[in-house]
Amino acid sequence: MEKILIIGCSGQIGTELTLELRKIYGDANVFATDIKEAPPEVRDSGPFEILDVLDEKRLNHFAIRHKITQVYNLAAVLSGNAEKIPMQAWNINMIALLNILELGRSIRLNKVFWPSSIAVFGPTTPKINTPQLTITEPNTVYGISKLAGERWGEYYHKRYCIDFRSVRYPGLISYKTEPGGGTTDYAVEIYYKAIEEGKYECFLKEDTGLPMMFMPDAIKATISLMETEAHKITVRSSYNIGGMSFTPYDVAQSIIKHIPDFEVAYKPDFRQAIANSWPTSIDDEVARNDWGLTYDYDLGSMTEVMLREIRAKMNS
Ligand code: AKB
Repeated sequence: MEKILIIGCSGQIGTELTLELRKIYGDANVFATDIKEAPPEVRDSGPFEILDVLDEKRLNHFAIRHKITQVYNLAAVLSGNAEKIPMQAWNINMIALLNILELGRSIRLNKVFWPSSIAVFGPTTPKINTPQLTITEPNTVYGISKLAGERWGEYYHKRYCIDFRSVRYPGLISYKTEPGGGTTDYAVEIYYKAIEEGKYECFLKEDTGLPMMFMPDAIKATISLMETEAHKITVRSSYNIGGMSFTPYDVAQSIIKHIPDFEVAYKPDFRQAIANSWPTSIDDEVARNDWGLTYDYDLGSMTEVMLREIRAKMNS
């Protein structure tokens, strides 16, 4: 019987992943934790505890007490916020991962999942259809920490046989939990503002193309990677997953189809430089071949769901 620990259950990925894993493994077997209170649907559907992954002693006690066999470590300071607090962001992103890898070694965890990001790429990386194996010279704190994390994950796999698995998430879009402090956050904010105010001021230029993914596709990809037999996993650093690629202008146009009066102004801030250093599109053939990565949503179908669900949330 698997006992799963989620670190960061209150965040954008954590909320939806916890609920999905509870459907598969049973509510009582998925232990949701965070340093902040969980959303009601997470708190009320299974075990939840406040837990700081940086507190190694408490983390280890927790894992032993609950006989944890798998960990999803989602704790991270995202790209925009990390630039404001570089040293703190580095410490949080790295110590959280190293504490989990050490835990994996000491209690022999079956599997560890850790999210990497397209932020491992930098200005010298080929921008279009970025390959799995390519130049990785990130110039953001977040990107440097994600690249270092990938190297540590692969190292623990080779040296200590930890079943470390990871994907390089593109920008993630969801209506359930809002993101916090990322460069791709505009692609969530824009939907809320379209409904609430009919206008939006975007912090990226209109022609900034970035890889993006709707959360149901990201959750499906994460679970299918984690459920694949170990011998099929050929990448022990982190898999490219591409989703779709679009610009702020493209999203605005897809919203205008439903809200014709919607207006967008473009006022780039410091996050423009981060976005400029990232790829526009991602080649994810290795993930498709190794564990059958597929997607269900494109920009049009995602926009329909986002607008419908955000409206329903506001009306309730
Ligand atoms: C961010 O914008 O920082 C994240 C990411 C692409 O990893 N969404």
